[in-house]
Amino acid sequence: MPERLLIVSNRLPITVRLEEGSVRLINASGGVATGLRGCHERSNGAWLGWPGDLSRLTLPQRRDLDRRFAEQRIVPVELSPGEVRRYYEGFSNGVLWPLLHYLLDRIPVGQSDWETYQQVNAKFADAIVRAYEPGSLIWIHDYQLMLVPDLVRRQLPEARIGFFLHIPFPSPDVFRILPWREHILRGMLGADLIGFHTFSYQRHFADALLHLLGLESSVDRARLEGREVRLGVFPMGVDVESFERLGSDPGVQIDVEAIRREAGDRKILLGVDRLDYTKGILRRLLALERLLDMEPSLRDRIRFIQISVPSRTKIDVYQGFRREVDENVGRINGAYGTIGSVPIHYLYRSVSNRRLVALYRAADVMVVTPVRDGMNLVAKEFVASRTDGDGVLVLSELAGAAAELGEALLVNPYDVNGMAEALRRALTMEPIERTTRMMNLRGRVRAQDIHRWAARFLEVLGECQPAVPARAERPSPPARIDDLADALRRASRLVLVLDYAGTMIPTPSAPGLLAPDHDLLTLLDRLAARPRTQVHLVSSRRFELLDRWFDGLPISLWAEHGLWHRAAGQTRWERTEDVSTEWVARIRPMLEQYTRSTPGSLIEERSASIGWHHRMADPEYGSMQARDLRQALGQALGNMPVEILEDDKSIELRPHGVNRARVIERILASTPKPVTMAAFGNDRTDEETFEALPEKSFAIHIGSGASIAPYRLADHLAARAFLHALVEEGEPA
Ligand code: GDG
Repeated sequence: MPERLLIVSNRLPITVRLEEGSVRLINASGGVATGLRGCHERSNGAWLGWPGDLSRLTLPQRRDLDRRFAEQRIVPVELSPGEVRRYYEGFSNGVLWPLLHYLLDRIPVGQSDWETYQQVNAKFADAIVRAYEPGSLIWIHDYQLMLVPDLVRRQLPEARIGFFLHIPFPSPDVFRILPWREHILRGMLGADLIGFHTFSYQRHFADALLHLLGLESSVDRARLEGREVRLGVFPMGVDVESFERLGSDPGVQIDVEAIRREAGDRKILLGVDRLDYTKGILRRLLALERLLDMEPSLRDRIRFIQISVPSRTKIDVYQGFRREVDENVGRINGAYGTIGSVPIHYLYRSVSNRRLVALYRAADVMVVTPVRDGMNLVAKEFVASRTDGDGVLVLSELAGAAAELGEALLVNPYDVNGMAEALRRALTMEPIERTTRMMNLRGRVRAQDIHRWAARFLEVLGECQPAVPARAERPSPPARIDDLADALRRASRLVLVLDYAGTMIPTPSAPGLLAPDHDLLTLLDRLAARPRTQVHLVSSRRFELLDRWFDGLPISLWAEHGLWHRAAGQTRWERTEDVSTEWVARIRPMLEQYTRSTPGSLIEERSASIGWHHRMADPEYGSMQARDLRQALGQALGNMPVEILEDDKSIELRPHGVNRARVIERILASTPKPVTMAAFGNDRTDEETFEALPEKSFAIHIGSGASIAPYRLADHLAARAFLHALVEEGEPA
């Protein structure tokens, strides 16, 4: 157990009650609260979350409450009624909840409480930062707080942060519908460890990173900004011991018998859910109706007990759903009830833990049929309670629990007939089959209990390296950049070698895109006008393009990695090398074939080289095709004088003899000594430049990623700001 654990969840694990004028703290009984309470008590940390509405407390009551919070190391994050309405009911439960459960038509049209969601997430992040001490582990929970990991990371770069998502992460085709999808993904990526209930959610998340952020990840980790983010599967369990204890409790047993007696010789089917449209209650009722319809012999032979716990009652969609369920219960009971009994016993309220376990024990068939569910703990609690080894579990294959509980009768919750059939099968299953299935289920549920779940997550989080980007991949500290600026200012003759795409402008999404903006043109013009300064712009692009873009600027241009050169003040381009290009015609058909079969890819042809780009293709398919093409090219080129340059979005073929080292040689050959060179670049071809620089030069890498350059700036904006300062501050006195 770590020294200090900060647990962060939307709701605190307690409810504040006012009883006869005094304040009481009541422990919440939900799975997460139970699972983490032990960790909280053992660690010397804090639990941060929303305490509910405290506005009715008097000042003395409030003081009393604060004292108890402090005793229990609870940090309340208070929310105004407006914040609760917009952040919790509006965005979290109105938008994210249905979206992540694939229920898009439940998302209200035209409503967005995104702003408040951001604000409240920032409020939580600030509370965490205040409670943090070096070495604390931070564990943030669930969809209400998806932005918090990144918001904390910005303030505490070295903190170890875990995030666990309790609900499904959908396929990226669904997740992409969210207008703020990138923000949410980046928010989660602030964590060092992101946990999911199942492998399928983890894979969907990794796919979303690739398709929506262009970020590649291996099975269980992603890298960004020089930091590693681990992804992991941690199927949550239940507090097996306490369910087993209650299951065998003689007092509970008396309740079980009473429930059975009440039902007479009818078989008992049971459903226990929050009244939520994801839980599949409606189709479950229809399946029961279908069963009664197709099996008249079962009428008045079965009792279906449905406990529906009131939930999110202020949200319109939930109110409408409640009415729909009520109507269906009424209709089915009206059609199949008798004077003495109705098939559905419907309770719209919660029951005590003891009563819940008594129901689990009394049931012949437990019916858990959500249309989507992150895990579903009810299914596991039912199994944990059945120390008698009996009872049948009918479980939706769309609940996360189905990935572990294969011995249940798995059903498709959208297939009403199929469910009716499964119910019939469950009701008539031979005892030997029932107990065999239950024995296996119990083995699994006991092996993965809630305490193991929490311990395992914290163990992996504890193993994560503190999230500091590798020193080499962080921008150089300001003092070092100041020294660089000083050195350049003092140079008696300064040669600036500037790469274009990715260094002076953002990396473009397609070749040929991103012409220089006004700011860049002005900057280059002013740099060129600086005394004893030469400016060389080097690019992989065609010279015609550079000629058009930089027409009239007194800077020296190098196109196609230096194959073409236009000296400063000249209009004529000259070819610097005599290279063969006959191989291009042989290779072109192969590239054309890959372009046809890879939508979004394209060929960029230059005077003596040719490239294939897949930045705009489907990222997975594009990379796969690129791997194939790379192999095919290797074979086709044999020992032709051609070099293959590859980055994650393109393959470029360049004739031998053309490279950026030659550009440096040529500049040096034509420049009087002494000279100070400073080269700025962001990708692999710029490393050629850096390697060729003479002694006492300066190499500056732009962005993250590996480089031999001793200086680093964060991005093209930082590079421009540095150069702007160079012209503005002139030379030292
Ligand atoms: C989310 C995810 C994921 C219900 N009625 C009563 C009662 N309960 C308790 C159950 C169980 C809990 O509430 C419900 O847990 P679920 O897992 O079924 O569902 P969600 O509330 O939607 O939880 C879910 C979970 O987070 C954990 O990660 O499994 O997929 O949606 O513990 O026992 N408890 C009592 N009386 C009731 O009437 N005492």
